[in-house]
Amino acid sequence: MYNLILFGPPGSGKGTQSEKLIARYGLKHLSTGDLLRNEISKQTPLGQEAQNFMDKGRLVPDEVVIGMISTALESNPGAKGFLFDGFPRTAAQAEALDKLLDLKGTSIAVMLALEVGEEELVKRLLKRGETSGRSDDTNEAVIRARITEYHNKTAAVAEYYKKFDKVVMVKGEGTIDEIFEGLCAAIDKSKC
Ligand code: B4P
Repeated sequence: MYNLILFGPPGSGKGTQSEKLIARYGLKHLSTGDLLRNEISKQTPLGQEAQNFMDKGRLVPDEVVIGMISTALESNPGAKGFLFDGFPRTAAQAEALDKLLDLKGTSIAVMLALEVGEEELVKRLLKRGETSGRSDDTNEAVIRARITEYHNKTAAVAEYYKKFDKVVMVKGEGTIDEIFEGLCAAIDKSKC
């Protein structure tokens, strides 16, 4: 199996690039943001709990997200690899992911970290908010709260994988195709 993490602050292009990467490499896409929004649209108890956090720009509690990822891994026994998008977002999630993959006899090959400046992030998310219907994209204070959560809780996840020499920084500004080529070059190198 080949498993990778696409990492970066909110609006850095994780969802956008994931679509292109799964098409090229045949990986199973697991986005915790998409999984949570699916629970919200079905109005499940998990979705109702998650919505309270997401509407404030806060991270959903670790146990909720880890349980969801565990179920998703079990539901895809034949996958040739996974692309984790927006997960892990805390050190506890990173440790849990390593254990879950270890049980399957596999591990993370590489973490690709997209680098984008804060004002560009805010601009992108406000623009998406004009059309996406996502309540967390329409309010600039909520967007800035998400970026603060990223600095306080999520940035440390890169430090966790740096200890294992698995982090590759990739320029996240430029055209979508330019960024995609940078990501593919890093993946191809990690496979050598
Ligand atoms: P996510 O769904 O993961 O969303 P995101 O971080 O906001 O966006 P992403 O990075 O995927 O967006 P993209 O840049 O592609 O999380 C939403 C919320 O869910 C979190 O705030 C949290 O509450 C909760 N959550 C999710 N996972 C969690 C976890 N593991 N633990 C706890 N809570 C969790 O797109 C942004 C915009 O930029 C798009 O409009 C796109 O078109 C545009 N764009 C992309 N690339 C561009 C480029 N090169 N140039 C210009 N625009 C670009």
